[in-house]
This record gives sequence, structure tokens and C-alpha cells, in this order.
Amino acid sequence: MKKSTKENLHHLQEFSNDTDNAPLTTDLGVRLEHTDDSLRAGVRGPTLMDDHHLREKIMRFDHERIPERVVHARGSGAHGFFECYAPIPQFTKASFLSKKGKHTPVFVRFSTVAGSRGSADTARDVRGFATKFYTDDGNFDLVGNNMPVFFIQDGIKFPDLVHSVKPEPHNEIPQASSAHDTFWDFVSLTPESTHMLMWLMSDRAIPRSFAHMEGFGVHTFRLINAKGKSHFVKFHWKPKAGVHSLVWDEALKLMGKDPDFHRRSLFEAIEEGNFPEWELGVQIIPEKDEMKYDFDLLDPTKLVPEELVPVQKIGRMVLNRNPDNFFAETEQVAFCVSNLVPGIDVTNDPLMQARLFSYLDTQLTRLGGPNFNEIPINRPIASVTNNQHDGFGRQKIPKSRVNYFPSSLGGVELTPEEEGGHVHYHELVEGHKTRERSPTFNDHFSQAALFYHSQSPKDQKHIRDALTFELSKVEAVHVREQVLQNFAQADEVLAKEVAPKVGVKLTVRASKKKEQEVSPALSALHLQGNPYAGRNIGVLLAPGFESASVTELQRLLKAKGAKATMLGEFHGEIKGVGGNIKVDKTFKTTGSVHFDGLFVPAGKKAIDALTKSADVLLMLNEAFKHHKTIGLPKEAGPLLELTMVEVDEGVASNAKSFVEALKQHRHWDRETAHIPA
Ligand code: HDE
Repeated sequence: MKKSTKENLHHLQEFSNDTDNAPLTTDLGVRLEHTDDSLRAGVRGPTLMDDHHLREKIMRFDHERIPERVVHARGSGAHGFFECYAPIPQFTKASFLSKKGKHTPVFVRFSTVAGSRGSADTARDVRGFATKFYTDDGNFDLVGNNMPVFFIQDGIKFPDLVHSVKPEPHNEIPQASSAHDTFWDFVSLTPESTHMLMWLMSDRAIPRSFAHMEGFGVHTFRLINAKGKSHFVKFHWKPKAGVHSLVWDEALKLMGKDPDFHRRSLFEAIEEGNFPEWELGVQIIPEKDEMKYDFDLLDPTKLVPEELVPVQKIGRMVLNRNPDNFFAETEQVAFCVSNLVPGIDVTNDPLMQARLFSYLDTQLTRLGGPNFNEIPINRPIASVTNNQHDGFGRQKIPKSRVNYFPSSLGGVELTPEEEGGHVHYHELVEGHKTRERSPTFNDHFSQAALFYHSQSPKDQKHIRDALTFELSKVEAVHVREQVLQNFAQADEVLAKEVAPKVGVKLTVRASKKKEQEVSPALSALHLQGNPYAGRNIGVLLAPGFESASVTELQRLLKAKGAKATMLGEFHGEIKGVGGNIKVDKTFKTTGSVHFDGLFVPAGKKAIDALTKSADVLLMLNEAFKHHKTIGLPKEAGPLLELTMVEVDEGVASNAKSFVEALKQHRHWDRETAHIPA
């Protein structure tokens, strides 16, 4: 049963078209009595031009596709609401941030960047995290990512960056992967990308689910209060479920086993009532502090460490309703960085400035004309009354004869600023026209180092492993070397450790010894959240299992907001001691990679049967290799012997100790204890 709340159904409802049990009609509402055979002259004769139903049906089919997004083509969306619980009217007049308890409907689309629309969810990539707030004063789109910085400082480099990461033009290989020559060639010659590359090589680029990601507005924005005063602001989404990731081998396997892994877990979580939730945080910086830091607030390759400016939480967002139709909503949603409301304004960040143009522009090609904001998912709640009447696909019927301004015959009116009329921030701007970058943008390595040094040893190892993997796929040796020269500027030891693994002899050109600063807030260890939210445990069943241990596991998991999936050789009911259980998924159609842990219930007969299944043995080995919690009862010795599983703190013998061990998410000690470096 779908859960929904009144507030986020809002204006979409009037457009919903429930076709279940309705008569089949043509596009003009003529009811049809036959749709399986075309109209022909004789049963074996030619098809007739008179068949308007055939022509209409095929015409619609021929035009079903619209251009996919040039970047962020692969995405998944959900509806929800934003609740402001700690208003900040002293900083902004934005209505949705100014009143305690105020609810605003939202639509969020998560995405990968590089892959095509049909590519796999778990590729190593940045994730888009775009939120449309349908506020009383118009739509505000926070079109962010799950990483707080970006590859380039100026939007004019974006086409180069994207061309380099997309499949190479001569053979269209590889799909949804940065591990190839052109990407690393471009970034090796663009040292400002080093900080973002550190994030991209980290486990943040392979999230466990969308609900386990932070979100960031990336650029510095402005908040404007009712008196017209401006403060700089950085936006953050903090996930209630914490920041957690897949392991790389798991991500690779999921690309084959379940390319929809992230889409599916978002959809299922919402259907099951386990609504993903984030808190909205702001870092607020007074205008007088604009030049206070040793980085420039306008430089999108830099973040503001939370230790310098704390994140103030002001509200929460809950995603509680799946779209009814993927195309109409998730595909047609059009986010625009220029969708701003009074109280929120932009800065001169040169990346942001280019984005202000780009998003509006791209929708014209993607959605076929200037009326894309009349598509239900894009329509604001605030009423729209202006003189733009025409263009492809116009939906509303304007009634006034006046479509110009000014007029003495009626027509629209202006709203003074005091009554909510939009004005741009009164910023002083002066300077010579120039194609130059500010020297305050010059330090490309300090924050790359800050991020790396703030990671736990395990996370640092993952960064080195990922870099080794990616560079191992780069054919041009000089590119591998140049990349490592850049990384060496951030951390020489890192570069020197990777170099021999990718066949590079590294003589570091400049090695300044720097003090190793850290920002604890940048480590996922400090973002653990609720360890059970969204977790899914696979229960391995065979005839003769003891149903009591399964029931107990289900009860304990449910109480914590996690779930269990029943796995068996085939579909149907499996006979257990004390009760039968229906299989949800079969051994062949899933794998350990689908689950956060595996549980074998008690029951000697069942365990003997499981020892005969190669699928089960593979699953247990993989769960162990991916550092997951495994439940194996005392009598599971014969099963254990056939696997590489070694009993450690992540291997539990009953439901209670299993759920306790699950709290850890992964048992990383295995990585160093069992897998040679
Ligand atoms: Fe985007 N980006 N971008 N981008 N971007 C698009 O807009 C662009 C950038 C981001 O779920 C496109 O509607 C330029 C940064 C997200 O629909 C396009 C530049 C950040 C999404 C576009 C950037 C983003 C997009 C493609 C450099 C993080 C998906 C289709 C100046 C803060 C939104 C579309 C969704 C989508 C252009 C850089 C995030 C072509 C020119 C930095 C989350 O307009």
C-alpha cells in the first residue's frame, strides 16, 4: 500500500490520469473495440491507410523517447516534504525557512553523472542530489551533489570535463566509468581537480544507498533577510541513516546482478514505509568574513571546514511517496540553478554563473520548448501570471487580451519588494573585462590533503586502492605519472605507494613538507547515523530450519527499522520445524551483494542441505569478503568448513548477537587480517 501525505500530493493530483479499468480510447477520447489487428483489405491483404488507430499508436510509439540528460542521465526520484524546525528569519526572508513547523512539498532526484540513462547504479561516480522545493513564493531548486566540491573552478571547462569522462568518442567505451585515458588525461592537466578526485576515489563515490549519502549545495550562496542584508551560506543535507558505502568489489558485482540496486532500494524503502530522511544544515558566514579564510568562498573546489564554521541544522526532509510514473515525473523534472526565491541569491562563483545559464538552456532541447514549467512535476504551487502566452506545448489558456506591459486595459501588475517582489542582491560589482582567474583560487592541494588526512586508515587505503584500480586502466604511462605528480602535491606517501603498482617511477618534483591538518567532520566515521536504517538481511532457508530463530530475527530487525528477506532454492513455502516460511527471492536471482548481512537459522537438517548448494557457499564467502555480519548457529560447523569464513566478532551464533554485530555495518578488521595488501 502506498503511503502518502496530503501536503506532497498538492498540484499534481489534478493531472493524474488513472487508466486502470477505464475504457481504451484514442488520443481524442474515441472508445475502441479492437487493438490487436490492423485494418486490412482481406485477412491476407495489405494494411489500409484508413487505420487511424494504427497510425496514431505507431506515431506515438515512434516519438516516445526524449533526449536523455547530457549529464546525470541515470536517476531516480521521490516526493516528500521539508519541515523547517529551526527557522532563520534573521538571515533569510525565504518563506519556507522562516516559520517553525512549516511544511513545504519537495521532489528529489538522485543521479549518477557519467553513465547513460540505462547504466548501472553502483558505478564509481559523483551522485547528483537535486531538490525542488515547491515554496509559497515559487520553486527553489537546490541542485547539488553528494560531494561538497567540484572538479573545475570555471564553468567554461565543463564541456571538456564531461567529454573526457564520457565514453571515448571513437569507440564509445567505457560506459559509466572514469577509469580510462581521456578522463585521467584531462584531470592530470587540470590540477584544480585534485581535491574532487580525492573524494571520487573515496568510498563516497560508491554509496550503500541514496539514503546513506550527504548532500551539498557545493557553491557559496547568499541568504538575504527582510532588511536586504546578505550572509554567505553553504547548504548541507545530513542523512539520518549516516554515511555508508559499498565495497568496490561489491559495487562491481552489483552492476551485473542488479543494475537498479540504488533505484530499487529507494523505491522499496518508500513502499515499505521506511522513509529516508535528511536534516538540512547551513553554514552561515557574515559578509565581513568574505576574505577571512586561506581559500576563496567563490572557489567551488574548496569547502568550508565544519570546524571553522559549524553546520546549523534548520529542518528535515522526508521522502515518503514514490512517483506514480517514472517518465512523467522523474524524467521530465527540470531542475534549474536559476530557480531561486526571495531570500536566496547567488554569488560570483564562476562555476555557478555558468550553471545559471545552462540549466534553463538544456531544458529547451530536452523538453521541447519553453513551456516545460507547465509540466505537472515542474509547476510551482505559487500562481503563475505573466505575459508569456505562446510556444510549443502551451497548456494553460490565458484569458486576458493584454499580453504586454504596461497597459491601461488590464493585465498583470508589479509587486513592491516589501510585499514579496523579487529583487537581486544589491552587490557592488566593478572591474575590467578579463579572462583571468583570481589568484585566491591558486591553491589546488591543501584541501585535497585535508580531506585525505581526515580519513581513517581504512578509508585512506580505499582511496589508494581506487586510484590504483583507475590508473591501472589508463594506457598512457605519462598520464598515470602526471596524475601521481598532482596527488604527490597533496600527499607524497600516497603517490609513492601507488606509483609502483601502476608501473610508474615517481620522482616527486616539488615536495613541500606541510603540517597535516585534519577536519574530523570530513570522515564518515563521524557520520554513522542509525546503523539499522534501510538494512536488508538475507536469510538462507532449507527444509528443516527452526522457525523460532527466524521469527526472533524478524522481530528484532523490525524493531530497529531493518528487514529480512527469505531466500530459498526455489519459490514456494519451505517446511520448517515450528512453521513454514514463504520464499521471497531465490538463491539464483540474488547474491550476497544484495544484503547487508546473511543469516543461517538453526536446524541441523537445513544446514546439511545448505552445504550442498554452491550458491549458498559462494554467498557466505562473498559476505565474509565484503566484511558483512554473518549469522551461523553452533551446529553450522560442516557449512563453515566448506567456506573461507573465519569466526570473528562479525560472525554471530544467534539472532540477538547477530543484530548486535550488525550495528557495526562492516567488520573491517577482516580487510587487514585476511586479504593481503
Ligand atoms: Fe550540472 N547539469 N552542470 N552540476 N547537474 C545538469 O541539467 C552543468 C554542476 C547537477 O536530476 C544538466 O537538466 C554545467 C555542479 C545535478 O535533473 C545540465 C555545469 C553540480 C544535475 C548541467 C554543471 C551539478 C545536473 C543536464 C558547470 C553540483 C541533475 C540535464 C558550469 C553542485 C539534475 C539538466 C536532475 C544536470 C550543466 C556543474 C549538479 C546540462 C554547465 C557543480 C544534480 O544543464
